[in-house]
Amino acid sequence: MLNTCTPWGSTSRLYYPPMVVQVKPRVRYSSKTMEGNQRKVEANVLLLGAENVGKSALTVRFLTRRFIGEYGDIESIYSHTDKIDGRDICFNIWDSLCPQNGEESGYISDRQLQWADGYILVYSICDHASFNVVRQQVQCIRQAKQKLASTAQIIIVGNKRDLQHRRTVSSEEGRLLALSADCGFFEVSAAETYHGVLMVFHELFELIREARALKKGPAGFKGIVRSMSAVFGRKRTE
Ligand SMILES: Nc1nc2c(ncn2[C@@H]2O[C@H](COP(=O)(O)OP(=O)(O)OP(=O)(O)O)[C@@H](O)[C@H]2O)c(=O)[nH]1
Ligand SMILES: [Mg+2]
Repeated sequence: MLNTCTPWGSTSRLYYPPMVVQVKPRVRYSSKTMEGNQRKVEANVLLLGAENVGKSALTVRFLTRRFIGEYGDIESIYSHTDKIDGRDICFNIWDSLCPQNGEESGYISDRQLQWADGYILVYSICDHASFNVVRQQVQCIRQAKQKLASTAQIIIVGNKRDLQHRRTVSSEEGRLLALSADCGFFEVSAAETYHGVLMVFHELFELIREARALKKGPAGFKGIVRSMSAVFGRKRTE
């Protein structure tokens, strides 16, 4: 049966538990106020994860709406323009290859870390080792970004949701990891649906957009605190 998903995780005639669980960022702003009149916005998205989890399948689904089954082991960066809220968004998508050396499977290069605005960390729900790779990669990204005093926007994706009978990673495990690391979380099937994959990319773009607004926006976080102080006055400490 085909699944359709919504941000709230409910579907009609769904055989298995809700398809999408999202961990929302802590602060959200109206998209209209965030990038002024800027017409075209770019976002560099890096797909990471262990071998065979479906990184290329997710990428190709997003680019072409199709699932073609076999993708080979090619590493590529694709450019794809999509409309979100009536605005052209240019996604640069780096479909990475996992290092062949097992011990280095969670490795992320400095070049990748510098390039990416946001990360899609993919595991297969049928492969617990691939979930552990994602766990390592979340830590690696968070540590690297902490050193640079910057933030990273991450969505964790449990793929191959159509293979329920082979599941070894529960939805709960995925959700808990995302909650503990402040990431978004989706379970999807690149093989079965386009819509779930689309939501992953769009949600990541929202996170990137919000992070940019917090960093660069005229109000910014400090500005908001200042404005609140102006409205409510400073707290007296005597
Ligand atoms: N059943 C099922 N199979 C999938 C799904 N997504 C990908 N696959 C299959 O899993 C295999 C690996 O998919 P890829 O997209 O090549 O995985 P990858 O992560 O890009 O692999 P590497 O590039 O080699 O690291 C292929 O045979 C796909 O057809 C899915 O959602 N469901
Ligand atoms: Mg691939």
